[in-house]
Amino acid sequence: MAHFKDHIPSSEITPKDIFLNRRSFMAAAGGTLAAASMGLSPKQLHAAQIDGTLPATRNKDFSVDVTPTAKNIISTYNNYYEFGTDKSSPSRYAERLVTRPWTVEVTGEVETPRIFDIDDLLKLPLQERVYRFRCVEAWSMVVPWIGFEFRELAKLVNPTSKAKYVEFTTVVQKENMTGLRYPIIDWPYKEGLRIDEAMHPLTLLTVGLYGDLLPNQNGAPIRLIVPWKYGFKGAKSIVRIAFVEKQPKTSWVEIQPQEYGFYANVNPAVSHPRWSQQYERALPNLFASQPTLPFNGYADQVASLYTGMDLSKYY
Ligand SMILES: Nc1nc2c(c(=O)[nH]1)N[C@H]1C(S)=C(S)[C@@H](COP(=O)(O)O)O[C@H]1N2
Ligand SMILES: [Mo]
Repeated sequence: MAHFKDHIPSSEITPKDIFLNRRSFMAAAGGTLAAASMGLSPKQLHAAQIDGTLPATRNKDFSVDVTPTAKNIISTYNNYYEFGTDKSSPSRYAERLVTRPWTVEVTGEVETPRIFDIDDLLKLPLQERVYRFRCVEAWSMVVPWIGFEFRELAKLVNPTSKAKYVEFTTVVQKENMTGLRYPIIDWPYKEGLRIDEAMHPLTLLTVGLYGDLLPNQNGAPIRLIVPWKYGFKGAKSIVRIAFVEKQPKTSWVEIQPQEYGFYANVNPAVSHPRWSQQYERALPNLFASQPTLPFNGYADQVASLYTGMDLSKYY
């Protein structure tokens, strides 16, 4: 398999990107300033990743100016049903998830299907983005994710004109995932996006948070983040990405189509059948006192994707 250094000119990983994360920089470049002016080689970048840090600069244009939720909350209040349905189960049991070796198959309606090693994906241009995150259960957080735009990955496989949707399939590790014995979901957990949603610059394939690799319970080694949609669209621990012609079947729509739609755009005007979506509980608050915004506050960037659609029908 060809490696990313064949595709990504090292000039795209700028010294500035790396320099600002001093800890990673020192680890990777051994403290020599000369290396900074040349950018890090993929090998040096890899060295930085091994000590658990990721060299990523905050992209202010794509970040909200809000203090992120504390890391210990982001990493202990989780939904990851493969490890149990309690919010505390994923952080207790997900250390059993095996995240290396790990490959992501990118296939379907593409000219050049490929199987990527996760450590090669980590060489794509990583950035930190502080996004709002809103679960359909009406709790929310603000998370400093680290990742790369989905469209950067798409460029490497050349989707054909038949690619109308993207399907994300997540990992099944029978021996390691204690929640799989419950048939809540027809495992593996699957999600999907329309192609224009996937290619939107806000759509992030996420590999880290708070300057480190993703904790297992948050979907290591790679998960999807679509900030204007309910959290369940953010498939964790992805192993396969397929460009497809027809709208894919997705886990929550399969379980309860009356309650969870394929689009799942955050919409305070459309209630869940069992609760209102008008307010959210911004963790660690105890009360849902924060008004929920249309498209989770990203309406200016994404509302045009849905022009002419009845959003109470396509929820
Ligand atoms: N594989 C997998 N991905 C998943 C889920 C899951 O159960 N399994 N839960 C989803 C839901 S409902 C939410 S709200 C988010 C939670 O992400 P977090 O734990 O990082 O906050 O992950 C989503 N991705
Ligand atoms: Mo959720």
